[in-house]
Amino acid sequence: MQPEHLTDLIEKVTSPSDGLAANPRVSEVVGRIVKDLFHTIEDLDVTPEEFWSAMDYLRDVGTNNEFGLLAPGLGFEHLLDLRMDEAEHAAGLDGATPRTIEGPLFVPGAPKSKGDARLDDGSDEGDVVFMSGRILSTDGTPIDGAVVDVWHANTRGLYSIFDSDQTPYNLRRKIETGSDGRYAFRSILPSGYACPPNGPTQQLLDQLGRHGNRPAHIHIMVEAPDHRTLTTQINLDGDEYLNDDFAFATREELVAVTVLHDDPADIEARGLTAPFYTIDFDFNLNTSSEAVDFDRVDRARVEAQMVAVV
Ligand code: MBD
Ligand code: FE
Repeated sequence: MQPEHLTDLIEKVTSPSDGLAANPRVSEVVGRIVKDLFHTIEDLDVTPEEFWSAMDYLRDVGTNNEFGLLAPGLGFEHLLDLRMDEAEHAAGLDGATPRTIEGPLFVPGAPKSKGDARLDDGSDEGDVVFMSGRILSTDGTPIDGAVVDVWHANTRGLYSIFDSDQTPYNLRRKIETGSDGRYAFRSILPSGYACPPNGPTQQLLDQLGRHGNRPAHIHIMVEAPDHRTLTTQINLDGDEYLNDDFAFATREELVAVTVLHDDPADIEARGLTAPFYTIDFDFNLNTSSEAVDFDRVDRARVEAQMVAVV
């Protein structure tokens, strides 16, 4: 194609009609995306059939509510993390536990308790885990009144609210720290997540020759007075997907060691009948700062009532 034809058309797409005004930011971003896609179509000789199948694909992603899954699968959510890391580093905000992606399965409004909680409703026969640690400032001071929001999958890799076989808010809790900064909970060890095998995200991953698995992980979002909110996850050591996460969320500092306790005396002391695991993990938060203009990412989140829980 003659280059002027391409440039002319790109120009027209974001030229406001007579008497109308554009949103400058939308105009700039959309103009750039359209331009890049025009060039992709031209340079790679994309056929009309390929173009329309891409449109149908996007429709399917919407219909299946998988944009929140496609975004991490294509690396966008990790890219946003890297950009926030960079902005914080440039502002001198270092020393906190690294962030990593929230993912699409957080649900606000989990039950809250002080100090410790039990996350599982007892219906899953998974290995019992006791996880505990402290919420600290970057200088090591314990944070009083930090709220730790924890959520994770069951032994089938599924999350309550999205999985109608679980009770609402199973494996989801908020735990508030006291002056010692400690949080603790009892739960079951999660299994890794896999993308729905017949969904559009996995369909594209198949075309890229990629799997859609995540290592076993536990999500954490910590909010605390005078501190920056931390959204992160811990990955369980030894998982086959530990360094092969389809969502690119593993970070070396976030790998947690699970310690097996199989001494009968320890088992009895916990009131259990089978071996259990412990995880000890502290989280450090940066103090609030005017030097960056973002904190917790503002994004649409699922409301528990919006998802049919049968
Ligand atoms: C998950 O459990 C998850 O954490 C992410 C990021 C994507 C899909 C499922
Ligand atoms: Fe997850």
